[in-house]
Amino acid sequence: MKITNAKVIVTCPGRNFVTLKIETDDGLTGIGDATLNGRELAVVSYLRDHVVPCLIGRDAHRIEDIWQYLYRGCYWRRGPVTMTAVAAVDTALWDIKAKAASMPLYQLLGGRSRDRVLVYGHANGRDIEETSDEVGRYVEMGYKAIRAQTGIPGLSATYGVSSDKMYYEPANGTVPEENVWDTPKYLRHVPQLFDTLRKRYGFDVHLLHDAHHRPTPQEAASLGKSLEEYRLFWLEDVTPAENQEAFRLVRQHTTTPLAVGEVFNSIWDCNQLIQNQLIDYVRATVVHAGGITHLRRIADYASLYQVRLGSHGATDLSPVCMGAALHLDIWLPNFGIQEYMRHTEETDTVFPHAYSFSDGYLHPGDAPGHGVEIDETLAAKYPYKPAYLPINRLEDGTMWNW
Ligand code: GCO
Ligand code: MG
Repeated sequence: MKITNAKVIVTCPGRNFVTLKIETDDGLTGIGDATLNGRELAVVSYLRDHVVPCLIGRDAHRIEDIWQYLYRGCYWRRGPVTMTAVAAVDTALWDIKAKAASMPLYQLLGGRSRDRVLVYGHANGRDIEETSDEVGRYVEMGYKAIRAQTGIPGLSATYGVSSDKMYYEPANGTVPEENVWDTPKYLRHVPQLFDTLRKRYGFDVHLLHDAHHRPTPQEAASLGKSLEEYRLFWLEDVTPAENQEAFRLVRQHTTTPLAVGEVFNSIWDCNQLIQNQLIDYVRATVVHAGGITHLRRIADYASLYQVRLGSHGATDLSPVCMGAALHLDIWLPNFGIQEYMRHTEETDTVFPHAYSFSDGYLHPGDAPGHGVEIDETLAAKYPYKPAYLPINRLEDGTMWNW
């Protein structure tokens, strides 16, 4: 089965998405997500100018060989742009292979290890009271796991807090918006949020929190300690992970479970974190970590060390990534949880999909392939709009992590 054509589709139904569509001489087509928030056009060019011309005429069934060809063959390995482009090709090829077999993708991976995929939703509010009410809304919608983020007194903007509660979208503006950050204020406030939530909702609902890379390792250790009594499902990105060893300090001081990795794009970003059991969940995802082929490799490696997969699933990852991730999740023995930030109705109409939510779980559906398609006519009605993630500065103007 030869690849006859591959096209890169850019659309903005509320936010930007990049999709690669591969066509074959059998008439089968497959799609892969190629969205890299705020750097979308870099991946578009990488695919259009450097990958697509090398794909034409290749055997679409040789997924592993094409993966190696794009990874080893470009000489410049890894990096978010490369690995997002590789992921798009890989996801589209798995979609095609599963369609050729007339099977949902999870069957090709080894079949289901569970009936449904546990997901977590996002509750947020300007203050503790508002966040607490939002958690109640998610409980009513059937969620079994909820991430809680709150505004911090004295800070005008905080990661994870938005005016549109259901569809959190931090990317906007033709240049990045500038926010002010203060970690000590944050560290004092967050335990109060979880104290309120546990008093109101008890301990049966899973609660999660994202520190979004802001604390230093020492601050991260102290945050983990101060949250221990609230028994979080996980504390995410509690400190940046470029230096994997930094997590040893955090780990030595707290039993709060740690999750990290939405910015990882290869196994080399987390090999020490996994091998030294410095984390509990790896957050790498299909679109930014080299597709199904490479994410499966990371997850298999993690399974040797009792580290589980908890894939990134924010709105900037398209429904195509979500669909593919769910097939991996339902098969993967060491699956932990899947993030599920809902897409807007506009986005969902451009990407019709077989996956569905019920009672706190997602199911990938049983359509052949990964079960997500793109309506190209509708997609063409939403032209690309530049949008950037915000940045953070400390009160004295120093650049900080957003
Ligand atoms: C999450 C993430 C996102 C990221 C976003 C960046 O846990 O879902 O932290 O909200 O900020 O995906 O593009
Ligand atoms: Mg996060």
